[in-house]
Amino acid sequence: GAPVAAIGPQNRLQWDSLDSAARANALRRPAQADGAKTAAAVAALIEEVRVGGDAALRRLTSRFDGVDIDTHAVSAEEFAKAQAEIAPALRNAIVEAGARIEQFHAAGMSQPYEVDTAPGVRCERVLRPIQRVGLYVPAGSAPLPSTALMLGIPARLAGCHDVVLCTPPRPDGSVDPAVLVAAASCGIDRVFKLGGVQAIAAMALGTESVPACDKLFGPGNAYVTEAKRQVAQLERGVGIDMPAGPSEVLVIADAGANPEFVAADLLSQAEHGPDSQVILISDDDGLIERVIAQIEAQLVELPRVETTRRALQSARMIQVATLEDAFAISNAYAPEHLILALRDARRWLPSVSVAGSVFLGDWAPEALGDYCSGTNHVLPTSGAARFVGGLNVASFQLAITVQEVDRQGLRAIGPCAVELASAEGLEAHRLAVSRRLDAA
Ligand code: HSO
Ligand code: ZN
Repeated sequence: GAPVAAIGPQNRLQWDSLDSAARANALRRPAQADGAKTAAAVAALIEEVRVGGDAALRRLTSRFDGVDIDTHAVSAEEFAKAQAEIAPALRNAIVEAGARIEQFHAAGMSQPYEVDTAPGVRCERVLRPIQRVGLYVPAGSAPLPSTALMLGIPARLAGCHDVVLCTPPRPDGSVDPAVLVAAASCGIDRVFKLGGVQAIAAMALGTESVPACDKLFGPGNAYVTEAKRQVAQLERGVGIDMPAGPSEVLVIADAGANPEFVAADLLSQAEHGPDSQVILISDDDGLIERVIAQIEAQLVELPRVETTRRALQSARMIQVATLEDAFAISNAYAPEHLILALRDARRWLPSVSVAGSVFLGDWAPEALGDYCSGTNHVLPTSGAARFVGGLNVASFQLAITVQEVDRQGLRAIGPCAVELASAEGLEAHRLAVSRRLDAA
């Protein structure tokens, strides 16, 4: 029979006809199934790595990746083999993308600064690299060399000396050569064949072979995400980059948008996984129908048609009265990626108050930001764009403040501290200042 349409009536919403409960529901992300079960399973695996170290890593890799590995560390020979193996065109693309990512991230680096807040009182901020960082490059549905660049380049710009990268082994015990070439292009030579919870646990706790890190970075599936959340809560917890959930795109399109392009962007998000979030908002009903027709036509040509179709089951095609309404919805949803397929898209940028990364106009597909425009693709999902931005060099740095005070400075601001210390009833604080005032 005829193939079932991927987009049905349940995916089409008319915003003005929804009550507030239906509107809230339309913007809800799917709750992660079996959250408590996942948490318990992850906790047990972390404990197994804590107790068993490298032996546990070998056991878990055998169980979850189906391969027996003696040493998880990638050798110099394996790096060399990857360099020889990779197609020149792919190597060139990695280098080309890396150069633009570096150019953009370098331009946005935090700078040290100093201010004299009173005569004899100098306050400064100095920047230091986080000492040991752990990068996770997933390979679940596909190896992601681009993620190695998105993590490795800001780490290098931050000046991190000790960079560890974990990525899952393939069934034959090797690692995707493109991931190794991308890692090497960022100056990373400590790569471990480790995936999933065991990778996160190893980098957080340390084992005989994997060093314990101060902060962990990178996307991953629900187990990896839960593992990062748990290791951050441990007694000597590690830092984590940001909360991560299924990837999301929200497209705001007007009547003049190209339905072929809009459909292609929605499908590129949907192919990431069955839980990918895909939303289209338009003030033009005809555009929505043209995009849906394009989705149906393009979908059947895709190799990942089943994954993509499942993601589209929860796609939302929302018709609004005005583009102002579209931006209000988008700002409330806080999308990871926001594409503005609008005439004169730049004019609408001030209407964006919450988003991870924005793509302006018909010629800026999300896929360019995923790979090579220069921006980072590790971005806040699950509404975290309300309070955190995408990965950047500062994510890999410590901002340390410094104050230098001389006798004159102590005289200038000491009485202020004395007053506040008295008000707080903290006598030792007051005396630490007033003893000096007496001597100054
Ligand atoms: N869209 C993903 C990143 C990615 N896409 C990597 C392709 N490769 C999350 O921003
Ligand atoms: Zn992508």
